[in-house]
Amino acid sequence: MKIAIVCYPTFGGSGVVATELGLALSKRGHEVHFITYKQPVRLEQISSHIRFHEVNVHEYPLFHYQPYELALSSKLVNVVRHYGIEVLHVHYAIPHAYAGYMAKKMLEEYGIRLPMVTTLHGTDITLVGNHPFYKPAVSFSINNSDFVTSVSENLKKDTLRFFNIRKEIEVIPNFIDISKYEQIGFTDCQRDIMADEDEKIITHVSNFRKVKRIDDVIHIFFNIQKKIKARLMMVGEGPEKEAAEELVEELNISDRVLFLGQSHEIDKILCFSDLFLLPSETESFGLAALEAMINKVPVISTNSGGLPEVNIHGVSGYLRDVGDIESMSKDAISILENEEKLKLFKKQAREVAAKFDIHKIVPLYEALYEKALEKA
Ligand code: GMT
Repeated sequence: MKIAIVCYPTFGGSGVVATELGLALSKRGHEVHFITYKQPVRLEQISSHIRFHEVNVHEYPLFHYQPYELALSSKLVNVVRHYGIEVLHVHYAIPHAYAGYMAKKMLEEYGIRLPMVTTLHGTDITLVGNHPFYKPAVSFSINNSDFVTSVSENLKKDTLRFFNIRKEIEVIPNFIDISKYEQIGFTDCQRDIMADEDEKIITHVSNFRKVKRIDDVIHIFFNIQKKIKARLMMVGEGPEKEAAEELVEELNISDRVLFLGQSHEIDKILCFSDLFLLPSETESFGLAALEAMINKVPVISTNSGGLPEVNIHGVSGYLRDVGDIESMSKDAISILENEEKLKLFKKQAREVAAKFDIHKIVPLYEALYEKALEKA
């Protein structure tokens, strides 16, 4: 099939899911065209089955806001016509589903019927999409997609709760390529350059937005390091980073906390981590937790959103109510202070993550594309 994927080219979340899906589809013989404003971060492999089309927005002094949706929908029309794209898959409703719908309509003028699959990722529904500024446009574009998927049962429930949706929503969870992690020497795991042998390594990876509750990450670590010799790796960039650095100084733990910035080597960092902290206000899925678990890192998270579908309480880690720093700290310490327990949780984390193997998930998307093609 010839598939166009529209996504954000970002370091985490929906951008990573879309890119990994596209790469997997290309390995299965499909021709995949990525359409976005910058080359997606994980799109490093060169292949004759992959193309990247950059959306450029023309700057003009009249525009207070540059019309990205217009540029994206025009680009879609051009790429679809030029390359004979058969299916469009948009990741993240805003504004991709909206621009996709406009492209569909424009293409009808050329006698082309382009089926569109929309995947909802979380913040497009829970944080941004249900704001009155966007809500009518988001409902409209979901209802006018040919097929709609969500990355967790919880996100499906939220979508039906927040919007008046007439479309069936199929849950297709996020995934991980297990075979990559089984290759010998996949990561060159140099734990000794990060910490002493008797120190535990705690990690947090995110976009440092308010929803991630970065303060909670630091307070949990503060409690841990009172009992256990440990270091905290803070990976990522975002609006809350500066406040986090200040808090670390205030708590006088600067020598224990490392802010690593955005990294292309998440697996290398996770391979020497002992515990992962994700105390988010909400997560539709929590891809960062899954990436930790496949690297045998147990997860201490909240029980909000789709997290309980990924992190299993008492098996791959522990889950607590949002803001319950005390319980999360106790859980973390209980795993870290007992080598046998840590070993067991590491093993179990990997086993739980294995349920989300890409080889089980990609055929679900392929089946959906087939259905979409039949409908076209
Ligand atoms: O984590 C983020 O805030 C980024 C965001 C995104 O839209 O890229 O992530 C969302 O989509 C991911 C991929 O499906 C999910 O794993 C994240 O849980 C979800 N984030 C939230 O719901 C806050």
